[in-house]
Amino acid sequence: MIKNDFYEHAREKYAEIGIDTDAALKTLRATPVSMHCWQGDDVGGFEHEGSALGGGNGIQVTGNYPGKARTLAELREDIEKVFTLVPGANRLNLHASYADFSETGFADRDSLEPKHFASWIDWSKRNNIPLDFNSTFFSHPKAGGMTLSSKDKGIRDFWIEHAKRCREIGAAFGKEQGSACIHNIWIADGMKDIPADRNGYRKILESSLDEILSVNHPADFIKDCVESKVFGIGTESYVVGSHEFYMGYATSRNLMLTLDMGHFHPTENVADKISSMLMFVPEIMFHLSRGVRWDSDHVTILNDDMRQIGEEVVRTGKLDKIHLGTDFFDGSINRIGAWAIGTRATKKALLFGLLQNNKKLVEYEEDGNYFARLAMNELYKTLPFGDVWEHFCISEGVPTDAQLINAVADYEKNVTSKRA
Ligand code: RNT
Ligand code: ZN
Repeated sequence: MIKNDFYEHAREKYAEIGIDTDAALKTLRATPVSMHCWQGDDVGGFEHEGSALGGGNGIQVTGNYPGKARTLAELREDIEKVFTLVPGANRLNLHASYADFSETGFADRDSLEPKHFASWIDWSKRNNIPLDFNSTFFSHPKAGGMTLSSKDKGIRDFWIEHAKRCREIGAAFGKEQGSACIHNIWIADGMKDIPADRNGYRKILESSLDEILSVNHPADFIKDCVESKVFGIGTESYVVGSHEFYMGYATSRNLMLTLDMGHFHPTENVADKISSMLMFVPEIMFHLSRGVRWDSDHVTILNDDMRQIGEEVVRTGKLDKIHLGTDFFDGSINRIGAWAIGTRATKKALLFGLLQNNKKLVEYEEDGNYFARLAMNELYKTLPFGDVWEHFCISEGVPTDAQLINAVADYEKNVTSKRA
């Protein structure tokens, strides 16, 4: 009851400046966040005994906190736990390296089929969590160098076939769940030192992507997107799939673009890209992350970058064209807690954007009253935002921020700490 009093008070404070907190919460509740599956096992996947991230460039996990999921069953158990800690609608973003071979026997990446994900489809139905998907172009013997932009036809064809298979799997997800599966393509292809043939690899990547996407699947089942990167560890001098490459590619093919918060120069404002990109590409997928000095994939938190994302997502008025997903992997802290914090922070950022009077802000701007615009932006930071968030958590039956620590500690005590 006391909690509700706090919400009533917050509602009044926001209403005084023309903001409807009930309406904001309705939108927040209905807007899914596609949570990545790979925080729970440090991006290892479960293709074979002892699978681990590796065999390529551009992606790294640090930390060795005890209790990481060792099997698909443990990973699913952990994910189910996390979804009891995250309010509102959610989706799960899977990687191809999380196939389930227990009933079928092993299949290499170029031989994957929907049947290798049948147990995920069941899981999705049981938990009412729709699935998104990613081809996996790393952690594989054929991913030591270039993949889709390889000059070796055998290697290239292997990965083209992989992506085609993944699109089929994604389409199968979409068909089953009645909402399109977002299928993402990220490759690490690049070079440590100054390349001689920047152009050549990019031409090859273009034709590989065209080949992959030449197979048509209904748009109601699958939406494809491509993810750029500015540099990676081991690809400091050149990344084939740069932002310019994919921006041009997505624009010319009317394709979705994925914006990962860690894949730009640290001083670039990713939120500023939304309004530009949506003029030329149909939709945007986000990998919300937190780069610290580089694409370190720290746990997403409610920092200025994320608040600006929340604001811009709302201000463009195209929430239906923007898909919020997470992408971080910190192996140095409790992984369930990491997942919960990052996914909740994404929802908080959206709520922050929703709890603003944009009409008034635009009015001040058009009047040239930039002081008032700035003052209003400052005001948003100290309004009882936390009371609205807490009310949302309580009404969705998940822990408040203060309760989260114990909820995670209980699960650690009862479950993850028992893993050898
Ligand atoms: C890597 C990309 C990519 C991966 C996942 C696992 O830099 O961000 O999205 O993190 O596909
Ligand atoms: Zn990413």
